[in-house]
Amino acid sequence: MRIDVITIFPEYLAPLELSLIGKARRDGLVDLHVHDLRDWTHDRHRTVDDSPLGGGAGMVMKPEPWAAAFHAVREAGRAQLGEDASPLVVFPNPAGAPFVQATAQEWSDRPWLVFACGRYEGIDERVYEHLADAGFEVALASLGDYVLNGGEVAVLAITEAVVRLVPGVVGNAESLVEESHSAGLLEYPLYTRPARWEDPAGTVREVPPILLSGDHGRIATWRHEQAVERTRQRRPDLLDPAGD
Ligand code: 6GU
Repeated sequence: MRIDVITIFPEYLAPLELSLIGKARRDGLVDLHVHDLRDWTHDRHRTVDDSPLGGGAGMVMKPEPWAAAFHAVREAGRAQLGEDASPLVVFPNPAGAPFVQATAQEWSDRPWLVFACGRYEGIDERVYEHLADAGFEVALASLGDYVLNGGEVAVLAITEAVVRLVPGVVGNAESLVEESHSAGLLEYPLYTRPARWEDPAGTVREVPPILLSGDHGRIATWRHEQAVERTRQRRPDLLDPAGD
């Protein structure tokens, strides 16, 4: 999978060198390219923003550097992946569609993602119009109902959620099946040794005996019941998405 990130803060993406994603990159499963949007400016101050037309607070990202960046990145990617290749362009944006596990699952099958990190109040609307006209596939994705200063932290989260689903990245593929959200439920409670533990307050805490029974059928049923109960208590919206 190829991933491009366009940002005015390339250093913000440094954590993608680490841990699971860093290993996936070294293993050749993910090819990540971080680009500085200012490389597509032409003035002395490498200007990427200007005041909003019509007035108002803050600054708006200018359209020219963005358009130049998208076309240059598409050319570079096509030189690598083939002239028919086409990226999904993702704008992290609090006004986007909720990014959920199913989104991560879909995007993990894609050969090529381009993340566009907006800052300030947002990007000139004509950039979105141009991308659609120029044949780019575009998605707006939100992490939740709160506001971040820019898309960079969202790209870190989205990239981690997507890349760990790319085949071969997580060593034990089974662990992806049972985890929270993979079946629309929160994960069941987990225990390890010792089966009988005296906590620091002197209370003896035992592991649910069924987990020591060796009866894998009954253990699976118990875990499913626990997952449903936990979801009902903590996230009833997951059990009743229509809210009725
Ligand atoms: Cl994806 N971007 C920004 N800037 N803020 C957010 C967000 C994304 N998701 C929630 N808040």
